[in-house]
Amino acid sequence: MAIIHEGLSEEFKYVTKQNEQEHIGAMFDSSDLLMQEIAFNLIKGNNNEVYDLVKKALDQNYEANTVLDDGLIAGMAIVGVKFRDNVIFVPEVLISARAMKAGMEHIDPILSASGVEPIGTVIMGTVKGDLHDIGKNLCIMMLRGGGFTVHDLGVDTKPDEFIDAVLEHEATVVGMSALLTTTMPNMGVTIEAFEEAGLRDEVKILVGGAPVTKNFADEMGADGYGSNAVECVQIAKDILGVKG
Ligand code: B12
Repeated sequence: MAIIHEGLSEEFKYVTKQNEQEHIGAMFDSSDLLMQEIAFNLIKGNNNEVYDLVKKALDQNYEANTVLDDGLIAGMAIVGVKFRDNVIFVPEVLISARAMKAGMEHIDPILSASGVEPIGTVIMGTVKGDLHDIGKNLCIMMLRGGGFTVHDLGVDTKPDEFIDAVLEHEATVVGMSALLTTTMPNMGVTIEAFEEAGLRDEVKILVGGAPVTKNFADEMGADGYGSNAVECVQIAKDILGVKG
């Protein structure tokens, strides 16, 4: 593990569990000072700095994915630990989320840019009761970049809203996101609603979000599970039989 940014190495001291030290430490293994500066400013919620630093990195020809993984997502991992351990609270997390959004303003157009014909229509939403949307939004960017048309239903999406959107847009894929163990069951509730509406065979249903596992996805009767935005695109392609 190589954290060279002084402020970030102070922040890393909040990561006290060994498995998290290894996992989050590995995120910084290949990152340089600029990426660590982005991570540090995201943790501190400095949205103007994150905005400027992400732009600077892209101007210096860093890959958008590198900035996303080594800067923004790595920083958010430490925010998550501090939040869980009551070092910071909802307002601070919201400020970090705002900083993430500021950085994503530069990354979104790059990840979403694709000149190819749409390969399928996807409905994406965070399930009922759940307000987390950063991961879902990343999946949407990557899906658009991968050539999908995506309709974003936002957060707190009720089963009926997923169904109505599928009918309205003639979508063949539904993607559901959940970040809370208490809202994960709403994925199953939504799948049941599709069954009751006689539409289950018309759509492929993908699920994801930090607490969701492949086993859970199978138990819920989902067609696919992805642990990150890149996998989200891959499973959407696999499920529709699209090569590449
Ligand atoms: C940011 C955040 C918030 C922000 C959300 C802002 C926003 N606009 O999203 C705010 C402050 C609002 C918030 C509120 C709450 N939060 Co919160 N939050 C987080 C935090 C720190 C980061 C989540 C995040 O954005 N991660 C980064 C993204 C990139 O990762 P991701 O979402 O997992 O997405 C990736 C993959 O999972 C996957 N993926 C995601 N969706 C999908 C969908 C498909 C189809 C596929 C294939 C893949 C996929 O791809 C994504 C990109 O790689 C997490 C901790 C953590 N590190 O996860 C806690 C966390 C999720 N929150 C938690 C809690 C408890 C809450 C609150 C209940 C707190 C409270 N007491 O009020 C509320 C709940 C509000 C609600 N009703 O939803 C807990 C959940 C615990 C649990 N086991 O249920 C966590 C784990 C913190 C903790 N360690 O305790 N939170």
